[in-house]
Amino acid sequence: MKPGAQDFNLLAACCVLLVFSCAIVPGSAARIPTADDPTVACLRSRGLPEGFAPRTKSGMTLVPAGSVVLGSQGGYADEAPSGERIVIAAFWIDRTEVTNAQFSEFVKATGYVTDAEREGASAVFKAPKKSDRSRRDGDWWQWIQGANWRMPEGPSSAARAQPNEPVVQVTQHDALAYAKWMGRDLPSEAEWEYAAAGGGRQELVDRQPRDPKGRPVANYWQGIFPDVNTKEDGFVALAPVGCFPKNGYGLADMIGNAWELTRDRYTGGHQAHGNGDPWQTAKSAGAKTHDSERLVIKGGSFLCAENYCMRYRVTAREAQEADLATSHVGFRTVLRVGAAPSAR
Ligand SMILES: [Ca+2]
Repeated sequence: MKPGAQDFNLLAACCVLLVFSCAIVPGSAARIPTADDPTVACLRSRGLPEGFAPRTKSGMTLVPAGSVVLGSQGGYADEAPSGERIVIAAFWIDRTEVTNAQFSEFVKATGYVTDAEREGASAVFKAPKKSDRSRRDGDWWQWIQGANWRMPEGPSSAARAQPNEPVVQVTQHDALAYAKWMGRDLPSEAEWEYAAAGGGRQELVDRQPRDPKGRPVANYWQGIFPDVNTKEDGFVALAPVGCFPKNGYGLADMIGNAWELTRDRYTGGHQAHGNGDPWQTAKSAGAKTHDSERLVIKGGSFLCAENYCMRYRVTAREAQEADLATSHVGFRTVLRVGAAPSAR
């Protein structure tokens, strides 16, 4: 089931002024990057954290132990909190989404071939034409031959995976293979949500992630999805990692840019695919896979817009087939304290 404009209107009417926990840092200065501004550090980054190597903590930061009650009373149905307080042990987590540069090092070292490369195709967001009156929700997903992590929008697109952008077109299997090579794991939903809260702040459901001066503090969709992207935050699609203000734990892009895979199964099932359903596209195109279990993904992506999918929030969640690669889902890794050997 996909939430459309009617769902949004109903949700908005019901939820105004309800409060969310959130990773927005009040008062933080949002720099609006532009692709041709050489003074913006994230744009100049090579995409590899200092000392990058397997079985190190390169690029990670320590999140202290604590506890969290997942979810929110005011969001989509699948966000309703269970009321259970979950104890979280301290763990290390990537400060950014895993980049193409990092994933490339993994591929060079292991010869790994991703699921999308084996499949020969993957799901790609393509903005539909406004003039197409026959279009339906979700028609903006196309099953593109040759699309994979190296060419996330397909071989005919001018867009190529940039070293400092988050790797996308990866499945959970791919992400776990990378994590294992690094001596790490994927976060649970609880770990992800706890880390994303960054120590705990508040956000209203009807507000976009903006700072007190009104500037976007994440890479999401400003304008009217899927027709008008005003690019107010500087990016139509993926941004290099680390371009927006970090949360209280020093973590970048927990909200927006790319959705992030977790290791948890999705059992809520009420509000699937807030930006349309790439699985339906893959299925109708005859894709060989994608009957797999569904996972929880977190954080929203550059496709989340106020008029369609307000999942640019810490408590928001989404379902993703474990073996379906798409152009808006990536991941970051964790290292649980005492769970794995590390050289540093
Ligand atoms: Ca954007």
